[in-house]
Amino acid sequence: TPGVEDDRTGLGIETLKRAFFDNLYYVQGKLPNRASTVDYYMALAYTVRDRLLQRWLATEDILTRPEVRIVGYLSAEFLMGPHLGNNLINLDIYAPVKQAIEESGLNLQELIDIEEEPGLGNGGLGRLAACYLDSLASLQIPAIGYGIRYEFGIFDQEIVDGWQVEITDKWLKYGNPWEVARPEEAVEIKFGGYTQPYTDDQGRYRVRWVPGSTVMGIPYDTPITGYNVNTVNTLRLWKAEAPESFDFTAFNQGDYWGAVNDKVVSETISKVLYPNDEQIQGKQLRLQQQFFFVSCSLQDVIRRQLESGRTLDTLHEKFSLQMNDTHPSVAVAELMRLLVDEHMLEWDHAWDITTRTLAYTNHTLLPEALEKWSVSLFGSLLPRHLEIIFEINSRFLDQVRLRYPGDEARLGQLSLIDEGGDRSVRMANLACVGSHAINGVAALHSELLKKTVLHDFYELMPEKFCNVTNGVTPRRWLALSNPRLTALIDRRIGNGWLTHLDRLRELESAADDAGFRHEWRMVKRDIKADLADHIANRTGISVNPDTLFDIQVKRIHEYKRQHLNVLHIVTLYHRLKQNPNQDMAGRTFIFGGKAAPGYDMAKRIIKLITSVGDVVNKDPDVSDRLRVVFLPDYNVTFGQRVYPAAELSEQISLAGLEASGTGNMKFSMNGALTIGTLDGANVEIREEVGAENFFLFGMKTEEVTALRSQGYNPMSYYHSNETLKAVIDLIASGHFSHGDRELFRPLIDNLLYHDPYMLLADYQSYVDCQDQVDRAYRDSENWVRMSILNAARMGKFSSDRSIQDYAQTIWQADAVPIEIEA
Ligand code: DL6
Repeated sequence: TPGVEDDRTGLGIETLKRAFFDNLYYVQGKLPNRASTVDYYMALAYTVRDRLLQRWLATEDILTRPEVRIVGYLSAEFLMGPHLGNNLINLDIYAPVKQAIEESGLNLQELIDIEEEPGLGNGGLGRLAACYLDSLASLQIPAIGYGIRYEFGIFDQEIVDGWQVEITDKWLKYGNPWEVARPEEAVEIKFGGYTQPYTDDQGRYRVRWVPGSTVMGIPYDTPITGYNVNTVNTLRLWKAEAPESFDFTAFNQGDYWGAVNDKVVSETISKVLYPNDEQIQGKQLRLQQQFFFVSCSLQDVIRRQLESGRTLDTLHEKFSLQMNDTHPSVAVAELMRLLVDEHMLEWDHAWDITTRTLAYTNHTLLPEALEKWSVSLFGSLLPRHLEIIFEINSRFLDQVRLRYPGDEARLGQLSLIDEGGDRSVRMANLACVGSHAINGVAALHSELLKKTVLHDFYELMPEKFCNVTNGVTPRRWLALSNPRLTALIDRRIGNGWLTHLDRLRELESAADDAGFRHEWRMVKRDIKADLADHIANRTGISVNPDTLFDIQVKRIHEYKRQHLNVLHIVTLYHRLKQNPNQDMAGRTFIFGGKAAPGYDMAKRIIKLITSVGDVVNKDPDVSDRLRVVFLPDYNVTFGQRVYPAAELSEQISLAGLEASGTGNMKFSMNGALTIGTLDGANVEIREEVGAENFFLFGMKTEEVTALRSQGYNPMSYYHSNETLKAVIDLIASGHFSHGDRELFRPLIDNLLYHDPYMLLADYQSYVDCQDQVDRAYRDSENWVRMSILNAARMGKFSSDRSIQDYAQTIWQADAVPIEIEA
């Protein structure tokens, strides 16, 4: 009741308003007449945070109970996206807060939109970690996400003269209302130095590490609210600091720069996220980052274990630690070091605990993405860990020898050390040996892992291998980003489906209801009109919301084949130029995505898209039917705007290369149809939605392998396909580059002479399939029907299902409902 409600917890409109202005005044230090939108956003963020604190502290409290099992999700990236809107949804306070803000003369959406998103990830892997935290909390599974509090996240992308330009991301510039620093739980992290053998007081051989330098890891905690439950888990991100931020000895000797040097060097470790999603080789700072957050997190885990009254003998009973790719895999060696060197456990016992605690998820089959560290770099930074890895390897290879006597080749493949050239540590091998479970992220990917990159491990230890198909959270990707569709679904099947996404199947019958189809179409039409406005504001390009919105948003990468999409656009352009009366549905092609700053080919693909757009959009012969837009700075916020407006989702990687994909799921959930290859989770999406509601094209994985082994010759496709030749020649002629024939030569030559991702082999099948899409779109009633069925059959791809799979098969983790006093 208003009047007696607590200003920190109450949800009455008057209470919310009072709390909001109170936070503006006392926390933000502003009077309303001097406050900016950012100030209002901050005041609202604090108001919302106040309302989750009781649950957060209650959740934190139960972690100390010895019997409560905790999942630790170790990830170098968490691509969380903005918090405010998501917390309003998960706390189920969107409506009262909206009313309170509106009655205060402000606009809630404007406050939501002003939040700088924490872009602490590159793409798929980091965003998956964020979806998983949402589901863990929503399923009431006690969990902690462990990562790095990068001061600068993924760069902001601007497009200048058609090229990508990278701008430093300053997400912390106005402060971060969602995090709470916990300096009292800081830990020390050591690097370098040397090791010393010694004999302990019981006469046992021991090793001590005498480090060369130390940095502090300071935890910053962010609450992760579950949807409509009391659980509020924690994302704990570590910031690196110097142990002494000021060296008085140096200062007193007049060395003013030296006095702060340590601080600068130490803080570099958590300064910036490496902006490459697939390949980072040999960068010392990257290895420092990995070890830094892993060691911080493991020390934190051990402290919690001991504080709960347990000994380290049962660490694996209280904690399950998931390694998100190999980035945290130094955890195998660090956990061994902590147990053996610092807590004096015997090696075999420590090894048993380590392998029962850790599990490994692989996210890529690209050979260049498999992490390796040169033995010399590794040894100079982590001398004790290198020794431990050698010891693990020696014991492991002895077992391999027993199993495969005399098989030196196999031994060489399985070894944790690559002995070829500059010797290196193979992190995937370390992760496999040190884990009790190894999983891929979609059924096809998990099968390919067993057949290819991890084949020898699979033969040796098949019981460790399993699959957990990725999923995405419907709270962010439907409820928050698509409130209109959510409301329409609610009206039809009631609520409750956001936590039981299989219930969307109840929409299937609605696909045959003309009235419902009309409503569905109108919702999509409105959202497309909003996106069209946004495109016009952002790029100056006007697009027609009554054309087919054909969208490809993801990292720019040759294997994802954005340039195949461009070949199709140029094919349509060529057709229309030849025959201006060609009958076809109007299409708007929308692209978004960042290229790794050092990846020239990817940056040239962006330039190709923008250049084709410049010509096509201005050509009066075609521009009523074709538009091409590259929307800059694709990130989570942008995704929330774009998925709901999509009608066609482009998932066109070469079969066998996309581990899973998660954008494909977000699109279908929002009623887009997919044009795609049999790759990653596309395979399972097609199974769920039905082959008749999915546009399939291209070679299958086995066909790709066969073609490659028989000797792939892209030039033969060019010579035998007249249209393909005309399209490539048009690009090469300078038609899209003001006559410059050199600009796209690296791309064209690569396609004609190498084409590692086999665009030319899949070209005709893709174009034929796109023609099928065109015909299908013109039967608009049936298109809407297929759109509804796509959304209705997406239950499997809720991250709740993925987390349930992990919880049952790998973590053995249960829900622990949180009780709070009313
Ligand atoms: O598993 C999440 C996501 C997959 O859906 C993508 O298919 C895959 O490319 C992506 N991998 C990365 C690269 N990082 N590494 N290693 O983001 O993971």
